[in-house]
Amino acid sequence: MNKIALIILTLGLIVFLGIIFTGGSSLKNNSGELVNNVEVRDGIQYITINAKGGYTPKISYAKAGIPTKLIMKTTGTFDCSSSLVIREIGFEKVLPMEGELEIDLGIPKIGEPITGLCSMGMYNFQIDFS
Ligand SMILES: [Cu+2]
Repeated sequence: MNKIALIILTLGLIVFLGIIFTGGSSLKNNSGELVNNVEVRDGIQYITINAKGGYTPKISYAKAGIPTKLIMKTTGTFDCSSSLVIREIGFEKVLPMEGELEIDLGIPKIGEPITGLCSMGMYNFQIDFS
């Protein structure tokens, strides 16, 4: 094997490993939305949704049957996505302009998605449980 082939192979391997290691926490779908927004810590499932000019990600996939909390994240959110309604749990509140608000979702069941809406119904997000 000549030197150039070896260099190309090495660079390829570095890029490949880089994708594996950096991809884990910042996987994005076609619309550039964060996909890995669900994590389980100490037996509690946390789902993080960003609220600013709408909700991101719009669809989340989480596990049913374990205690779950929704974290609504705002970063200088002045638009109506800060005014959140989640009918399934009777939630209706104005989020702080900046920060994180934890909302208890109890223990979600299979086939009972949670839908968040801004108070005017323009923006929404959905969490599917399976
Ligand atoms: Cu709205």
